[in-house]
Amino acid sequence: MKEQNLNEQTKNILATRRDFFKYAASMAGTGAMMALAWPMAATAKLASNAGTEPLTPVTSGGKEWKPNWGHYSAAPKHNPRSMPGIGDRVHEFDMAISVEKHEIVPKVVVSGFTFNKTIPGPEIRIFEGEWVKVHLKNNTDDFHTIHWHGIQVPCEMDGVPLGTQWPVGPGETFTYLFRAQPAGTHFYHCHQMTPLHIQAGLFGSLIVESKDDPVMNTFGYSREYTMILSEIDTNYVRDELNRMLKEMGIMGKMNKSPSLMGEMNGLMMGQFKNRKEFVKAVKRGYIPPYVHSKHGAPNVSVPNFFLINGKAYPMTEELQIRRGETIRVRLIGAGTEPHFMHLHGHDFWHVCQDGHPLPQPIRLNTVPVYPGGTTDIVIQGTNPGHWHFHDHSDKATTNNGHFPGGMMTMLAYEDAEAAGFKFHPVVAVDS
Ligand SMILES: [Cu+2]
Repeated sequence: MKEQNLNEQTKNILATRRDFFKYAASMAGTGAMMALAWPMAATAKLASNAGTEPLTPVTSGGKEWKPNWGHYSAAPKHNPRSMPGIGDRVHEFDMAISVEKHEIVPKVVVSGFTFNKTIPGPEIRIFEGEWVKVHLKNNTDDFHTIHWHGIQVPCEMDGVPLGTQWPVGPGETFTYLFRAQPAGTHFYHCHQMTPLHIQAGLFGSLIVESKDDPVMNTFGYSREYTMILSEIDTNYVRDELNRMLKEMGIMGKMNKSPSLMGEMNGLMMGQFKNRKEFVKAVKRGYIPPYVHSKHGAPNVSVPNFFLINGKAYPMTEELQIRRGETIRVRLIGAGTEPHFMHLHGHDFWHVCQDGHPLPQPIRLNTVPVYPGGTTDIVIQGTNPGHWHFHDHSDKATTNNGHFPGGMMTMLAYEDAEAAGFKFHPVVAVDS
């Protein structure tokens, strides 16, 4: 019997945000859903009582910003190669990969790879120093691994196929065990054929909380949200998944003929012991696959949908806030393109990068989120209304080439009306 499974661990999250926005448990379920807005309130007249409601002052955590950098050492706090000791907390999770249908926006449903049938996979949230044990089961016809991005794992647990482990084959299982460190916003993703498997859906957030968190200490936020940014070429994913099914059919036939399988093995897989062996094989006539172009261009795929937690506008979830409230937003760059998240009507504080507190919070209105990077920001509820929060690289605010769409959401004040904001935003999918 497992201590707990992933769904139990994250039930608060899943119950309140099917698309994986994380609300702090204390605030779960508050606030009515508000319509997303397009166009924004640019043409709205200020209501007559605007400004009569005073802003509630933003209260902070009250402590000085004090990032603990451990005397400028980037060494892991705990020896990554140690094993759980008596009294250590070990969280066990079941993670199954399967092919499922996923709706990006109404009428756009893709077949993708999923962790536990959802895109993104469930959020894993533990405290620094605790242990994570994940039982991976592969219920697909392809190979997979899980890479724990940003975590100081022992090398065997790093999830790099043929680099640190054999990829997990169809029907196979693998157990990952590592200590959660360092604290901060991280993520996990499959590392097998990453240009396909990540955009096909195999990614999720991994939040390592700290009991002495400078962001909480200084800003005293009351709610938090996770926004995983990614993009997908739906045509590429469809074609590649179809190719996988076809190839696995051929492999299945070969399995019935062990001699043929033995002959084809190795060369067909394009795997060699070392560079010397590879070069030798080429001299003997082996033709590497890259001699012939796969797609006719260096870009393996051209994204046509841009996603926040697996959804594109107008199906993205909004960030909710109230006057005087402080929220934390964890931005995760899980895709292959950089994004430049811009918030209207506010400055915010950039507080952490790749999980680590910055030397000083930086005041911005636009923050870059890099592929493979995580960026934490803190937003203070100082200007009531419904405000756009979107990638300012405008290509990513489209759905299949149509504006508006993609990486766009709203910072929505639950008490905007009480503050005199009377415009009723609408949802638009054409402009
Ligand atoms: Cu995979």
